[in-house]
Amino acid sequence: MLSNDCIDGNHKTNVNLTSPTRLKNALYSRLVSEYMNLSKILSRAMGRATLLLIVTFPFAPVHVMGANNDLTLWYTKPATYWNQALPIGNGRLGAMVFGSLPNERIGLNDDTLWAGPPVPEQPRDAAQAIAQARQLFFSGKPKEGQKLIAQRVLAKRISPRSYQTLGDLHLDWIEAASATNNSPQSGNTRRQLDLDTGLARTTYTIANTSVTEEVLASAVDNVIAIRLTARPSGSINLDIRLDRPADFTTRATGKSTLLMHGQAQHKGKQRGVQYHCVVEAIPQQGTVQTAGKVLQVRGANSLLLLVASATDYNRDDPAKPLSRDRRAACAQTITAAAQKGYARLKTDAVADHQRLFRRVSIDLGRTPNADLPTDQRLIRVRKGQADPALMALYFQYGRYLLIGCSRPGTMPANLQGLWNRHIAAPWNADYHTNINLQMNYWPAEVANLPECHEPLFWLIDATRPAGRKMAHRFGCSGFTGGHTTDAWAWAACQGQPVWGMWPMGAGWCCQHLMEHYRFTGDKTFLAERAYPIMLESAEFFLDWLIEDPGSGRLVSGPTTSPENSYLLDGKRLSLSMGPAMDHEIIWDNFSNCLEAAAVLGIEDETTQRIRDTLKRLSPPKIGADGRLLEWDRPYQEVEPGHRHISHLFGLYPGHQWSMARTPALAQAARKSLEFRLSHGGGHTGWSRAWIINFFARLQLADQAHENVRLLLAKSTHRNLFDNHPPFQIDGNFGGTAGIAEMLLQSHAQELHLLPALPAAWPTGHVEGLRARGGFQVDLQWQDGKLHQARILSLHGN
Ligand code: FUC
Repeated sequence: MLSNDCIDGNHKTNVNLTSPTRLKNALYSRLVSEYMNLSKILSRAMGRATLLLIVTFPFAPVHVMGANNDLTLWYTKPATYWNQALPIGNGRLGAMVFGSLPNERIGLNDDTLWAGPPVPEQPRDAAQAIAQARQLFFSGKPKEGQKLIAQRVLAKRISPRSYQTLGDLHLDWIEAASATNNSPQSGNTRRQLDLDTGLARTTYTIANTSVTEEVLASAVDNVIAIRLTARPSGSINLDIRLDRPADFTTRATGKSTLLMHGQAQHKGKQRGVQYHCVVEAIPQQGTVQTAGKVLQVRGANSLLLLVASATDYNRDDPAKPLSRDRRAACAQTITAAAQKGYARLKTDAVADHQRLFRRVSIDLGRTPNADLPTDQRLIRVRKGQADPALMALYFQYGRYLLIGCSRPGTMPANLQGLWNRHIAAPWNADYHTNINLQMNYWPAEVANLPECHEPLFWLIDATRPAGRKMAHRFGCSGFTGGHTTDAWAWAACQGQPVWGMWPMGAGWCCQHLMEHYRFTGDKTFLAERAYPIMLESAEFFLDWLIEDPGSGRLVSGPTTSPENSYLLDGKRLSLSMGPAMDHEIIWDNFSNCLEAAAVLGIEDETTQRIRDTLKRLSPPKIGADGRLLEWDRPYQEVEPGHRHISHLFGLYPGHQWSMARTPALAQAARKSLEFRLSHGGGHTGWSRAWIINFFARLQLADQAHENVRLLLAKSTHRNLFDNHPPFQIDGNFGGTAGIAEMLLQSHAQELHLLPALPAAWPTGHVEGLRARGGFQVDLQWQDGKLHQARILSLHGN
């Protein structure tokens, strides 16, 4: 364990060692003193420049790991349903490539295409009702208190108001289709997704024609490009059309253009975003002509299809749609891309993708299954076979997906990232903030994609106006948010108490602002963006907390512990005063504000008030059976294996407890976790992913690994999308974060190398992980022991 608390120009560095790295003290002291000498020399020469620490452990034989080339998902059959198709994305535009030639389907998405508004709002007299409900809870009448909240505090749920598909692009091969039945050589030879380039490629042979299809989403040129080549020349003959499950008009226009447009709505109401989608066909040789709703390409040697979309969604002010000529905007994008040509589009898109993707490489060990198609490997993992390389692929896939669905200026990753085939998606594919949205961003910093975090910061900020109104209606200053929001950036507690009465969403999201600073050291970001938002959230909590007459401590409530219920006199209740998670989120928000204030040299009335209030906050409680309590007393859970494990927030993603600093609480958290698991916990993908992170923080390596295995075995679709069920992307991101957390931790003000290295990954390496304090870390291990650590200090810390 390397512990580094130096933040000044002297580069004072303390390094401590513990298991599992087990360095011999003498060797270790020598390394430290050499490093400190080197630091001093460098710091004199360079001021606060970047420093590099390389620690090699000579008692392990030197072994250079081979590069991990296994960055491809591949299959020998076409996708027959959506969860087998392969995703590409440029942050805003996405596509799901089926590789189902001769009838190819490419699902399209634009991340701004949402139904709605209207949005829910808190009733005006919510504050009085909350005050009355609190008295009912404190005087032993929780049932009455919960009823009052349901009737007078919660806003009516307005749903569905979904993120929607942009539609499907169909390529129907003409001659190929008629040849399918006769030719023995017909068939899909291979479809694949190369995570390193971001290219989806299908090769297909039919009769005497071999076809190659390559699909990319370019963040540089704002288009999806599909490039088809075929042998022998002149054999590309296909019809191209666009459709959508609802609300669209489509036609072929001009010489070679397909157009689709419409307005998102649901059941004829809640009219939402207006969209245009344009596809341009550019054949080499051959002809293209329009026929009603179809573009007909005949006798081409190759074909380039460019797809652009534009909507009237206005990220700067979602309530005011953009007024612009959407069709012209698409045409302009396509003209520019067409002028560039496919070769340059591809070079630029790949370079842009690799700028982000190549920052991290990983090898968790080789497996004999590595040569098999991805779905075959997954089936073998389901049957109990080990495949560490598939785990490494899954880790990189999480990074790939985040690059694909969350870039500066785009919408945040929603419940399906960006990829959605529905008009009314499960849970509207919205931004759930009682775990899901945050989990999407858990890998952003540690997996070295800090800019992909940006859309979340935008959303937190965008919800502030509505969040202020909500706070005001709760009788508080500051801003807050409920358990979910969407593209309309609304804030309210709505629906049913068990999931709706939870004004903690914004507070939790604010953690991400501080984490971004901790990893990047960006003080301007901290001063100008993060701190004002975090402080405004703290202002809500300062007013929201109330003294419990029994304990004299400050408690939150009445709120749910997401989305669990307890039994009282045989009846099911969900609201209580002082659920553990609320206090852990408030602790996090307050302590983050104080840490940020210290960095920024701010000391004022508010920081003093936060400090005083923090001291009075109700502390975590441990029950007689040694478990951390989820509520303020040891109620019996209705679902002891519940998927939310909210009361362990302080362990992960919080840092209130750690093995070293608060061993008793860490042990109590472990008991709670094991209890959940022994009652069937972890049954959704995201829940399983959270459990990996918990076990990693508890330094229980093999348990963490077993949950990575179960995530793959039980909660993963063939295209490696997370399966809640149904598809929900949070488990992908939580799984990626969990694997990183097993290899490197930095939440306890120290770098902990290989804190949860499982026996199943005895030899491997990772390069490019990031740590709090501004470090980039490369690790190489062998026979379960660290062999080499290379630590780059990005800010001279
Ligand atoms: C939370 C979870 C559900 C689901 C939904 C989108 O409410 O409890 O399992 O993931 O979000």
